[in-house]
Amino acid sequence: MIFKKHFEKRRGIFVTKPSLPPAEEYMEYVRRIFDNGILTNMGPMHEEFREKLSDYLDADICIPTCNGHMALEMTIQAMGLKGEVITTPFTFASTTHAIVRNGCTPVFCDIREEDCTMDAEKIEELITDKTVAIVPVHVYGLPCNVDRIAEIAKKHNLKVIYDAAHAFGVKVGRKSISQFGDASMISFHATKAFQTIEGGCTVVHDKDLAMRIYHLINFGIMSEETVASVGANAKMNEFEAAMGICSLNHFEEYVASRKEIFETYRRELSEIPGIRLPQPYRQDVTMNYAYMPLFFDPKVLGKDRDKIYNYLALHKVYARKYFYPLTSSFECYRDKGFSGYVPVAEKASKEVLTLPIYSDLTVEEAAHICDLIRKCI
Ligand code: T4K
Repeated sequence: MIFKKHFEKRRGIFVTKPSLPPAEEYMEYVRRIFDNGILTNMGPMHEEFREKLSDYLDADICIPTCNGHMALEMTIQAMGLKGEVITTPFTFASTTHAIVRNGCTPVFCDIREEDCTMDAEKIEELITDKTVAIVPVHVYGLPCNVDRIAEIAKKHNLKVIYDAAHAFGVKVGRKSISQFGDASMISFHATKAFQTIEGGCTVVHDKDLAMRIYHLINFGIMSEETVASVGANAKMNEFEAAMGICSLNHFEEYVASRKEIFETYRRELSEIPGIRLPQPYRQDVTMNYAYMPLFFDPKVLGKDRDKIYNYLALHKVYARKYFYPLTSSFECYRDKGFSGYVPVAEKASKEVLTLPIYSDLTVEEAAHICDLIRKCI
């Protein structure tokens, strides 16, 4: 078979499940799309979503895209970056791929054990005369040390593009996560805390950069007779934008449900010796509870993470190892000579398990998962 059957294991509790608005609410918008016959290419639904999204994210300029990955790739392309890009290997394939697909060289920086974000204190030792940018990740929606990264970027004249794929709705103090760096990419994939089926956006603060991205996501077309850049097709369609409008209407409810699940796990598991929950680097972070990462120390528990993963799967609970392996160990990057000494990230990727968390998961189901983990260890 050419294509793997992706969702064979239908029964059970999966790491996530999309938060869906009421079907009737979505159908109202779908009816409007049917009525006006515009399905894509920045139609009225796209524009309504873009405005509401910009408001919600308190974003200067927000450009919706077909997914988070293309938003990141197009943003790097629009900045015309060529050279070394300091980034983290503790992430999804997309972050590193977006750098490499733009012809840049990733230089892997280690992470902080406490929150798995890029260790800002290790950035400067990686800067060379070829360094052009930093691409940190607000992994699990936990913010990077944005102030320190801004300071380093300013000192060395580097661009900062945040992979904020997980961080929709997150705030640092009173500031929306999208306000940091030169740009931030957010994913709206079905598995995210905020979803538009597939989708994403890039948030930027500079009008010229925004225009370049806006053209790049539509083949570089400026007008009917002018194609000014080698773009791609990364537009968000009307059905996705409609889902985005509906999802925005319910996002606060979704976060409240996720918080209840998060607190259940925290109460039941975080005091167990050998189990560690990552902490945001400062107190005043508004979280979105997008993921439920826990770290299992095999030296204390006498059992490694994989034993717990397999035990849960045996009981039809499908946790995930986000993020194992590190992107720096991917087969496609073997023999490429990308550099990086990342012992903290290596340890984290061997110990992490992200447990099921989504707005429809019940507290009873989360408690059942905690029981299974306690039994296993
Ligand atoms: N940067 C970072 C740091 C990211 O994490 C991601 C994406 C990106 C960039 C790129 O953003 P996008 O281009 O995707 O917008 C999933 C997601 O596909 C991916 O978006 C996400 N990160 C990554 C962390 O997770 P997989 O390969 O684990 O997905 P999959 O298909 O195994 O789904 C996980 C579980 O979710 C399934 O076991 C069942 C459930 N599920 C999934 C889908 C698609 C559903 O219940 N319904 C669904 O429709 O990557």
